[in-house]
Amino acid sequence: MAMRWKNTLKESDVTEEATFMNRRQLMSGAAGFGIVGGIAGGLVGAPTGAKADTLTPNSFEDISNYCNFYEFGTSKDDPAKYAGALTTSPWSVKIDGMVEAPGDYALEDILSKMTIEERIYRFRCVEAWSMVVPWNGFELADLLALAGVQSGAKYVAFETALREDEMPGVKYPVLEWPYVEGLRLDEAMHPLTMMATGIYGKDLPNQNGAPLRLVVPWKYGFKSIKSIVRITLTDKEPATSWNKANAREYGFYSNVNPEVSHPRWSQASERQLGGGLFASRVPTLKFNGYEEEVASLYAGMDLKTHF
Ligand SMILES: Nc1nc2c(c(=O)[nH]1)N[C@H]1C(S)=C(S)[C@@H](COP(=O)(O)O)O[C@H]1N2
Ligand SMILES: [Mo]
Repeated sequence: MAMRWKNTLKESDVTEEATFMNRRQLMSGAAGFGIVGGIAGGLVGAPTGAKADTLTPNSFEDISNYCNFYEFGTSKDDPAKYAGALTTSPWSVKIDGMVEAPGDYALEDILSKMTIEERIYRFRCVEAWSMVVPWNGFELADLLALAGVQSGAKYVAFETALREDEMPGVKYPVLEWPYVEGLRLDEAMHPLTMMATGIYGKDLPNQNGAPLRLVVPWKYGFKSIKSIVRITLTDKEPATSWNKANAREYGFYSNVNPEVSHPRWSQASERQLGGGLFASRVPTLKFNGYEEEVASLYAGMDLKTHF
């Protein structure tokens, strides 16, 4: 298990490391026992005595060969074929809007300040297939803290790189480019929300959104925007690509919900990747199995209206 960790904590600062461990213990306490998946999945190797991981990750091959990244084409194998052309180094992320320290942040500077950990999360596409991914990355909250969120900010907007010379799919107007996404600030600050930099302890394959992509495990996969170049703090709900393309089918929230059907198909069950085309479907879980951790974010909201 130790080999699955890619620890980029540069200065072995004892205090920082202790804080990190405390936080993980805190999180295991918050998650409780017996939850399938959730934060417990990220505790592999942690010295907390927490319940061992109960999720079995999909293979590296599955995860990196069956992708949605429309900038490289709309077939599941297009990203694996064409995303190699994406230049991912150097990379910088513009952080702007309602922040204390707006600017262009070089990825290596960001990474030098972040603790990379492994989180094994369920991943559920709106198309009703799913997989389990051992992500490496850090909490989005830690990146936002680096930029300093101003008190009036309510939402976070994200933007993917747009490179006409490197992305064969952007010739086609399947979506309005660049791909954009957004979260409410409290969703963005939630400890489950991460910025992924790798899978299986290796750098993120380009087709999975290198060098930096969002992962929001309780929402449909399209919220997890890839190859991010800009993060904007705002007080208005940001536009999102799939909502712009078809507001009736894709809402801003897009929380995984077996009780709310897509207009063209049921969301009550899903096909697990790796099980083969004819494998039986399994029931979809509310908030993708993270209900205990995130349901309070939506207290009092009608999830059928705010889908
Ligand atoms: N920029 C960008 N981000 C994107 C997409 C995309 O087409 N472009 N597809 C989304 C969808 S629909 C899904 S299901 C996930 C797929 O992530 P994966 O290919 O790493 O499994 O990425 C999401 N992020
Ligand atoms: Mo998706």
